[in-house]
Amino acid sequence: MNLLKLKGNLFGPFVGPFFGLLLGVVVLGMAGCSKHEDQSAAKAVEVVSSPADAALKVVNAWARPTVAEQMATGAYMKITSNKDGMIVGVTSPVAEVAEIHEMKMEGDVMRMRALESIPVKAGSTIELAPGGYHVMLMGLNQAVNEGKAFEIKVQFVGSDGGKSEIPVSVIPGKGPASGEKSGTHSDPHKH
Ligand SMILES: [Cu+2]
Repeated sequence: MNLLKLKGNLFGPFVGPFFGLLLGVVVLGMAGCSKHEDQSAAKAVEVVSSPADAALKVVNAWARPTVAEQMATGAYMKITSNKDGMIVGVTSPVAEVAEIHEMKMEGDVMRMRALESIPVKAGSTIELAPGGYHVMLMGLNQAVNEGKAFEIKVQFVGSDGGKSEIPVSVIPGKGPASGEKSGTHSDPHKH
């Protein structure tokens, strides 16, 4: 009993802070886990369309479905960058030519032009949406049908010079329900 008490006194000052530290690590670790759970819960709302470890996180990637003989369409997505750099291009197996376009009012006229690149900052989000930035898919070699996913690769160059190509799963349809003005076009499937 005396010995135990002695041990307690001896180790007390050391064990105490050490245990505290250990506990701190465990709690931090748990906080990390619950953060992950929060992120996967968010997936229910935002469809994550790119690999988790990619330089760019892409959510809610969609495209306008095409009608017969239509040779071009637009694709849209929300891109969050993990690094400083530039989005320098896009490719897709469904299109001969894929470009990053910007839609802008010039006077009274809405014009669209191809962009060489879009600069991005670490942590910033860029929205490709109708009326603004978009991926222009031209020379389509297949129909873009509602619900039939296809791939777009987004090419990224970091400010450190590192290049990467991020595969994005694009789902043709009306786009994310929130903020998207649907009904501006008649349903292309009824004709
Ligand atoms: Cu365009």
